[in-house]
Amino acid sequence: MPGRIYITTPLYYVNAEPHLGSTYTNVVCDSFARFHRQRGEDTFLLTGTDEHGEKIAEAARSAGISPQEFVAGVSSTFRSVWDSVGIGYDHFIRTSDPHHVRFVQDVLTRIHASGDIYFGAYSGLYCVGCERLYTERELVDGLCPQHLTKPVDVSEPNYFFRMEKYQDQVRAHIEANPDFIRPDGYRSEALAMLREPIGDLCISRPKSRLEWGIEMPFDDGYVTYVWFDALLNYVSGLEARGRREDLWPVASHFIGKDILKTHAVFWPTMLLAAGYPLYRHLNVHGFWTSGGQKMSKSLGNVVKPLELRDTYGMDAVRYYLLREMAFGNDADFTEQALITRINADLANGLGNLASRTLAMMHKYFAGEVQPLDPRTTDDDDLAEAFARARRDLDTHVNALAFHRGLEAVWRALDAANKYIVTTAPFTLAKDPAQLPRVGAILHGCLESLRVSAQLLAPFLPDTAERLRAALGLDEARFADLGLTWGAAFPTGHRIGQPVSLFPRVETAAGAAKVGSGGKTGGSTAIERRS
Ligand code: ME8
Repeated sequence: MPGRIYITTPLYYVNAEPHLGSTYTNVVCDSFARFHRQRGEDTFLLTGTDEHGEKIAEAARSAGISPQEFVAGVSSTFRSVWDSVGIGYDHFIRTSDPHHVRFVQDVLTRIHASGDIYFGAYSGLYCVGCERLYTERELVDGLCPQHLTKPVDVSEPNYFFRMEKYQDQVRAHIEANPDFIRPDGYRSEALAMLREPIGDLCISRPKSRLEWGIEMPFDDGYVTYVWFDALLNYVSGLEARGRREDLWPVASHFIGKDILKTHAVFWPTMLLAAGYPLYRHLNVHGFWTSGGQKMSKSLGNVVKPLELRDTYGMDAVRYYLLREMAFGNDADFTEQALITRINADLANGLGNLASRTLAMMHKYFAGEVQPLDPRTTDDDDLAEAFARARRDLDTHVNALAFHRGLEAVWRALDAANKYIVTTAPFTLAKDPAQLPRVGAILHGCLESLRVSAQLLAPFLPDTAERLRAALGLDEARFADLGLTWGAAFPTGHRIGQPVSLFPRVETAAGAAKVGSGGKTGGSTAIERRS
């Protein structure tokens, strides 16, 4: 029976536009979704925007427009950026959607009726950037560790959710299910949080102070705390599409480490109180930094995805993001490292194999595929290199080690480039008697390109599509991951024209290209050589 998977990104705050951090999460989710879809699984990807709360109300105020108008504008920017960079989501949810608002109010009504919501006194240190309270112990030198700002002292009567009642159950579930939160370091962090008293969760804000939110269904003097509202999107988004029953049990959330506590502690307790099963996986990644500091909208040191796409092409950006960051750890963004990856891996590794193979096919055989025989052990080794790449890719991607998965494909690509050097078809071709062997070698190279394109399709979709067209394969055949080596190209099959997949990027030494919040943006010093 084909499997099923429901993949979610965080719902991004609409206080500013998408940047490299949110782009990374969405590229990972999009690649993971394409990977599962390609393997025949029923796959659903949800993304969207988080639109309520103090942080958004403040952003709207400083923009001088109503919150409604403000969130509509930024949410549509998010949507259009994801569309322009090729994020293939199945549903885009806004927490201001009427369906979501009703869903949140229904859940609140149920939890209230069951006795898990009570009215009490609230006080503590609140970070508006994070939209949550901090304990003294979590602060660093009295400041929020994410935003480096001083939290505000809040004290007011509010509604509370009996979160602590579910603490032991959540901890037991995490202990019994080692892959519930991954990688492992974040599981340990979550367990450490759950070994301390977690207290109950304040889930309302008085309208006298904040009007921008979902009204509490049992008290019109209050709105719902933004996290209690936003987390429920993961279920309401499915319900809006009639897919809650079949997809909720296979939910796989992707988040950055900044929102571990809300997803590992708040969210499971809410699900238990609301009577829903727990999600299947919480997948947590690290931060992209710039000069060692977290890249963030609030700190203003961000890189914009559209600028990167326009300069380098989206597949190059996707490759860099997936290859450079070990999922779970932090990574520092530098444009020089991106350029190095483009030149070394994409232009030399993959691009070179494609242009050499296709050019020789046209030069020696007018683009017509020759039989795969006569073969030697070099050919068997090449086929085995790609079979191994396929196995390793699957293992690593299932373990979220995207960088290792890509590395495995590049090991096979290196083997293919070495195969060309070792077998030297350009030398053999000088002797007409050797042309059948030259044809067999180039057939092996075409198979290398075909398998690479299939394996890379989830990660570099545009490149895979260009390779498919250049190889002259129809979509149905290209979609078949079960094709054996030698089965894709019948003798006489005509390939398309040579392509230049990734032109090398030449830069003037040390010049900064794509701006980082406008601070280091200099003149563009990039030249492309095809
Ligand atoms: O937290 N490196 O929204 P948000 C890597 N609305 N990833 C980063 C990053 C960085 N420097 N900066 C941001 C919220 N991200 C809530 C979520 S979910 C129900 C509500 C990514 O706009 C990463 O995925 O602050 C992080 O968790 C998320 O953006 C935070 O987005």
